[in-house]
Amino acid sequence: MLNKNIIFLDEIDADETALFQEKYLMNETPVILKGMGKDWPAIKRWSADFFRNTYGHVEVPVCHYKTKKQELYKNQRKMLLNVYLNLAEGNYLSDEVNDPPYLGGWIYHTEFPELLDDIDMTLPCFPDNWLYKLPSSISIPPTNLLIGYQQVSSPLHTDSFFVNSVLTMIVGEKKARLVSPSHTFAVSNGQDLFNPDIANNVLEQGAEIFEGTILAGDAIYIPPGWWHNVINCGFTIAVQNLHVDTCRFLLFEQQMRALVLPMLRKIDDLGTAARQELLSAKTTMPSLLSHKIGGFIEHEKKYILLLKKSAKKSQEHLKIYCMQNSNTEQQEHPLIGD
Ligand SMILES: O=C(O)CCC(=O)C(=O)O
Ligand SMILES: [Fe+2]
Repeated sequence: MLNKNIIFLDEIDADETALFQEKYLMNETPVILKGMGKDWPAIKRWSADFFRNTYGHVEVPVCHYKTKKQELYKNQRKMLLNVYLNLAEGNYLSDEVNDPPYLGGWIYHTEFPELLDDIDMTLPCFPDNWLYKLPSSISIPPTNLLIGYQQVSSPLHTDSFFVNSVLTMIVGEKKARLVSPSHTFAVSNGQDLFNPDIANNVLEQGAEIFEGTILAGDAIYIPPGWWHNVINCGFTIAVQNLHVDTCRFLLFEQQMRALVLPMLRKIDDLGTAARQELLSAKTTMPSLLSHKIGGFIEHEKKYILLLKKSAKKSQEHLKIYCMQNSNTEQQEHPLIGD
């Protein structure tokens, strides 16, 4: 029997901060946090009618996961919220029965910051959120809103940049199935783990599937890199909060660097090519007015210093990290200059 092999997630009281941090956050283990949002004003205020009356005229982005997979946020189709809510409440049938729209992550807080007063962004069981420290030019929205119904779901995926994700239910019920990143060999992006054949296949490959039910007022903690597939058991309103703590910031920093490095590398390669051409031509560099005005020497020195300092800090930390974690890791990836 399939269900026997599904492992039900632990459930703890969201007030048990120390227990959560020690047993789940530090071990990157998913858990249901009972009562996470029970005292949030959203629990009393938010409903289909509340959103219809207050934000019905707003165009919201919808996903079509079956045909369009994970589209960029800016490319998602826009729909009037009141039209979407009518559909979600079953008041009229979508002509897109095979792939109905899903409001699966609306970044609402910049346009409607008043909604933040209805939830608790501090999430007491999570320490300092480094996402709030990012400059606005690379800000990753720390929160988004989901309004769902039975016909739509989020297929199996991992959240970007190895963030901690907390999904808090305001209205209705969701179920989630999760697979550890150490069992990635058994799954693939976009799968439906609620399909018994697919779930059986995953289990037969030796992977574990965890399942949790998230009720109104409760939340689920999805650790970095965990695969998750979330279904709506009926009409739902939920908030997802993203979180990066001190321990996980360095991996996050790498992910952010990976976004900008390709461009920097291309410019750097061109610079190298120009330098080589000048050297091989053996011509003395003329003293250019533009270089003087542009502060070429000064900026070049600053840049070299920045790279040196940054490399030194990363190298020192990596050395300690490898010593603390495992000797094998250091042997596998010897440090530059060692
Ligand atoms: O509720 C959903 O449909 C998806 C939630 C999710 O993927 C998340 O919280 O990371
Ligand atoms: Fe997700």
